[in-house]
Amino acid sequence: MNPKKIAGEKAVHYVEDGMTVGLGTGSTVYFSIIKLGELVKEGLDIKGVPTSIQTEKLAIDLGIPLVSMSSVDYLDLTIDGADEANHDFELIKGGGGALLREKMVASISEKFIVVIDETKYVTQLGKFPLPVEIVPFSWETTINTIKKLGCTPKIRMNQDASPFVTDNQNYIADCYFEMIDNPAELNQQLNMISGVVENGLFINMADSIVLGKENGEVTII
Ligand code: ABF
Repeated sequence: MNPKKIAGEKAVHYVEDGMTVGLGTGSTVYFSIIKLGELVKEGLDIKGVPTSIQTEKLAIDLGIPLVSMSSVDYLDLTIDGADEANHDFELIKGGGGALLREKMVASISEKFIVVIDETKYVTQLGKFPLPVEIVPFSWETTINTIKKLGCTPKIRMNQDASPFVTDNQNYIADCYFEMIDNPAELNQQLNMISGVVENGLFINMADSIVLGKENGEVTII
């Protein structure tokens, strides 16, 4: 059994008729969205708010009705993936480059469900490089300031060696901390830096973690 598939599909049990649902980005929440597409075809009445152009295209292909985030005051539920989750439900997200819209959507959601495979559930964040969205203008200056927080930041590049550009026309700095001792403090420090738009630390946002295991089991934490 695919642990991402069992986690993604299990999370759909939280979705009820009439809900407005934030649709995350990535290869695990992909399975949640596929399942939702099937249920919509069977009559489930939901409105989706996508967290990326990639997810928007997938939802449209599946026939999931979409609304813009600006047209709602809040969302009933958001389902999204993560790159790392610790035992305090603090997350590193943004491996897919969608962290800004993901954090905005999660921040107005009544309930935020994280879907991961067991390899992502860690005791301490930081082994995965922390994605930080920064403006392209004088990115070198921003990178040099981020470095002072004790990491090695690298601008994410495409295969053709051009800089990766987010849906919001910004760059991503992948910041190699190795170990993050105080995620909440680092979240604040990063967002105080001029040139930083948002970072991939999600603190006090996740309500539940749906964890898929290689042995076919799924656990809700
Ligand atoms: C997305 O899911 C991103 O924030 C995160 O990087 C990505 C990783 O998850 P997956 O392994 O499911 O692609 O939400």
